Amino acid sequence: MNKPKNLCRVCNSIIQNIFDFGEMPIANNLMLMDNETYIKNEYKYNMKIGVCINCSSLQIINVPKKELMFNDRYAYFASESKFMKNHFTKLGSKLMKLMNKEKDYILEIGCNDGIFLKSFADNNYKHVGIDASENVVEAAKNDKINAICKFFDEKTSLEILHSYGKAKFVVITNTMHHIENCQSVAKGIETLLDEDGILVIEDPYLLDMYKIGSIEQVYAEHNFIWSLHSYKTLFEKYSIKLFDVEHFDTHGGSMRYFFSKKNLKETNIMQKYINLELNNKIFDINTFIKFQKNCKKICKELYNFVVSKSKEGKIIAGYGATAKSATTLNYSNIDQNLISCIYDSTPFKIDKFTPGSHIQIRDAKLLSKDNPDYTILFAWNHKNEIIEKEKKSKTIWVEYIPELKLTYEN
Ligand code: DWN
Ligand code: ZN
Repeated sequence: MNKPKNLCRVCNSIIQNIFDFGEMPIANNLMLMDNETYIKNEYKYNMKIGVCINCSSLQIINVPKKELMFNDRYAYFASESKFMKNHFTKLGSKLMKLMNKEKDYILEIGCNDGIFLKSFADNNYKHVGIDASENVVEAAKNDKINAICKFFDEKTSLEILHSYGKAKFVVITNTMHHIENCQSVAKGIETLLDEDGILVIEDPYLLDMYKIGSIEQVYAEHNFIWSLHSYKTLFEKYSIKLFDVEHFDTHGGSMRYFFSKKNLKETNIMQKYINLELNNKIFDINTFIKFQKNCKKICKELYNFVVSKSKEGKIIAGYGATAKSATTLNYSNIDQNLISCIYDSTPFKIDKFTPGSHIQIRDAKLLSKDNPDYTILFAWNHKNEIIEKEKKSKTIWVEYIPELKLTYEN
């Protein structure tokens, strides 16, 4: 029998060069240790990733069922970072200026706890937020945001169209890469986006991930890492055209994409990034292979550091029980035997245990009391905010992306 080929979910070409991570848990599936059966039956899947050299998208081959990742126990509350709150409030201010308060409304797909829509609610702009995780939707509703709990797809788009009409703006930040059926979402946006409307997407950028070796950007729920070329391939099928981009350092390097149904002139900055992608050979399989080798080196370096310090009897903790770190910890076999705990400020995460590696999460307030010898900055993308907040701590910070580095600032 012929082995079925792995086909790209964007352009249907064959996915190349599979990188097999072995059995992995769901990155945000935090554990309660008092429930032994739950731990024993912890859900694992075989995480394999590959790249499509036709459209350049990097993707997980077999994605776990979406209900296992997005549900009433979703652990990530985006508003936990003041910096990110500010980042999205700035985007909101720009878009509000372009809206007619009487007529227009904005739709956000993946609104989480309302981090972006909050300013629209506060200023009485018409808005709708949709998110598949009940607990974060509850948090958004408590903040007076008009949020609904559903997966967004072609079918939901018709329901929204029926209730609200066409949207002036559709915004999707740090969510599009969560969605396995990207075709259904693109079709839904085609249905809902006004002829004069703008689609704004923002998520971690492929070139940055290649550059810094942040393999951690891939896990179940980040099942795609997008680029200008792969987004163009997807949305052009639905007559939605990319015309501008904006690059940010957030989350290790993110791209904000602007699309329209109109034939708007492509900006110079968009041309610059199109060329940058070509010059950095995103369609060359060797780029992916080089990245793969670099990631293995980063994981090995971190593992060796943790093992050697642990043999010296040092206390090693982590900071930021991030979804990302689930990939590094599980792939590198770093678990509760090597890491004492991970500090985090998210109330939902405190006292739970990390997936697969079963490391206890402790209230971030305790770091400056505990003062572990070393603290690995798993939330490396929030470095400035965290180091500033934790100035009192005597710990030695450990960074591992793009390479192992100790920070003796405290
Ligand atoms: O797309 C996604 C991104 C945006 O966020 C999701 N799939 C899930 C999530 O990924 P992550 O968990 O890797 O994201 P962060 O933003 O790197 O997580 C930071 C963690 O650190 C949070 O648990 C909150 C915590 N934190 C803290 O304890 N003190 C963060 C800050 C800024 C702090 O000061
Ligand atoms: Zn493809």
